[in-house]
Amino acid sequence: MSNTHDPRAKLPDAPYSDNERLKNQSDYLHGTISHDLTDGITGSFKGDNFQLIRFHGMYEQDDRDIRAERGAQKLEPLKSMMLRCRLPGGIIQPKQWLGIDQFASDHTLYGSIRLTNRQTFQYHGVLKPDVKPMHQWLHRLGLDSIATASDVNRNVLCTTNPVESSLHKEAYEWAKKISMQLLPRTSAYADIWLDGEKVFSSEPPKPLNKEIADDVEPILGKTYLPRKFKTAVVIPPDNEVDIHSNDLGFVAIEEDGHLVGFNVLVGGGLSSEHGNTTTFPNKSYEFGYVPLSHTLHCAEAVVTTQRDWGDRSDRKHARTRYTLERVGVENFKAEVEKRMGIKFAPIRPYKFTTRGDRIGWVKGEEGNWHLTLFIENGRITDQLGGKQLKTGLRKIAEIHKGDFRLTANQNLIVAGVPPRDKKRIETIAREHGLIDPKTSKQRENSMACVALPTCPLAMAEAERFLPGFIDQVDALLAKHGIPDEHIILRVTGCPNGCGRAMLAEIGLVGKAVGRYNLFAGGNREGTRIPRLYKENITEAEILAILDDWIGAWAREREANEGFGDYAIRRGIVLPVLDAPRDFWAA
Ligand code: SRM
Ligand code: SF4
Repeated sequence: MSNTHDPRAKLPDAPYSDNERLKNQSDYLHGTISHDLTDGITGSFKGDNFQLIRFHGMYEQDDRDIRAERGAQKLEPLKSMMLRCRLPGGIIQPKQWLGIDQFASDHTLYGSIRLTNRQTFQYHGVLKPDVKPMHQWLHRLGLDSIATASDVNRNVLCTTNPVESSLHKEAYEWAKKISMQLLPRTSAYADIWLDGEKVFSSEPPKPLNKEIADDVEPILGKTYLPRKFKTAVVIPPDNEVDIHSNDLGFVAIEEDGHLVGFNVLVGGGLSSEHGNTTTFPNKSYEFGYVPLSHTLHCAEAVVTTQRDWGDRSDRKHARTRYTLERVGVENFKAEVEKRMGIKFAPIRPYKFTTRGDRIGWVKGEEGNWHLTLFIENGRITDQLGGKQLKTGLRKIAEIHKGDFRLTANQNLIVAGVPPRDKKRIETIAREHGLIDPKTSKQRENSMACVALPTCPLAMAEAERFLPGFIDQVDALLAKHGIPDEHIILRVTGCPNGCGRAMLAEIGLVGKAVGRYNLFAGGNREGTRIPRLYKENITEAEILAILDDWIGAWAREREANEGFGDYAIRRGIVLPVLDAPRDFWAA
């Protein structure tokens, strides 16, 4: 089979990757998943189904902590599924939360709920017999997990910003619309998991542009996208969603407090492969401004251009940024303009000044209060450090009349609390460790991906490593007289970059158990990629370097100068100005 999508596609005669074959043969994502569900001999999904379930929002995993022990006993690894819900903009109702909580308690191996940095939640440890009931359970809650993984447009992010309620409401509605417009249209999810019952009460939106792939999947096509595709809506000045980690970014532009259109950014992404200099994290490129009337046309045009021009032979170079690198940013942009039917207007002025969540209470436009709870690494459980986070949230959900908002920093906002309920909710949060006055600014501004024990790709610990590591960084900040300062610090268990270390001021990227590559020089606003400082070093070696860096920063920084900017100014690392060219340069 050759890659004949478009003459611009790289290596026209190169064979498709095997993922293209399996998508092509999957009967629009049905595969033989339904049949597999009846096979009780193994906890796994077989053959192509192992990959196909990802389009339905699930990954097959096993607990790596007990893999060797089970192997020694000649047992199959304990296979279970991770499910990732679709939740554009991260808003969820307390009633839904109660259902999510109950399923986690009754039917998952770990009992926890994991908030992700793309504003949704994951269950870990769902055994095969519970998988279909889980989808039906979520459906009854008005939730689904369509297209939260694999070669499709994933969960669409939106800055939470509950304070500016009306602008947020408008931007959030667009995040939902973009998500719906780009969803797969196949009936596979309904057929397999819901016995044919419709997922949505209304018909899916019609395609808007003419580059239709086929009748079943007009926008995505029978072989879907060449690779995963990520979209976010951001409301400046808050870059909480890390817009540059997305293939497609919509920067909200307002006039008189109302949304009028978006600046469109294309080609962000953060993964690379250790030592493979043809892979690189990248900031997105500014394409231009579109009015609201053409926002969905634009989203569709970017997605279908990537559908037709993306590299389907080599998955390491299949994301949008590599297509842009190969065909040229201007050529890609011109094709998008052709497909959406208008030209981009010049970028409207915008500026990012913040990124972290405002932990604690803030008052919104409408007189209601919003409480942002810091959830360390997004892990909601009753098992950590004597805190009853899961129980506390359940109790809040039982009485809360507003909504919950999941943030792109793995935190949770109890939003829309009327003044009369404020005290009661705060008391529950305090009693269950959801508000902890001992939490440092550094901890609040640190993030890790999941990594071990569930992630099959992890090379080093991340979520389980970070809390203890922060204790030590806190001690260094105190030692140098700046205990209330913070550095945006992120740990990611491998170079896939899920913890977004490639947009951090200091980033650790797992290399091997107990060893990390140390990066520095990103900025607080999330608009600069950091650079490799030292490879393959231990926690003790990292802390020794941080001791020097923090000491020097405390002594020599300029007013309000974040560590990343200081590191660039003092030449600790050179800035990454143009990632394709200089990310790997020494
Ligand atoms: Fe990720 C794969 C977890 C955000 C880049 N990511 C994985 C898998 C599914 C491992 C796998 O393929 O088997 C991880 C599951 C671990 C587990 O046990 O739960 C995983 N990624 C996560 C989450 C849960 C990290 C977190 O702690 O919050 C995030 C889920 C987001 C969501 O709700 O959809 C998550 N992943 C990200 C991000 C950050 C972002 O999107 O803002 C990135 C970097 C941005 C980007 O995409 O460039 C990211 N994940 C990847 C990659 C590299 C993709 C690439 O272009 O090469 C992989 C591996 C792959 O796709 O081959 C990956
Ligand atoms: Fe797993 Fe690597 Fe992603 Fe961490 S960065 S969750 S280790 S794939």
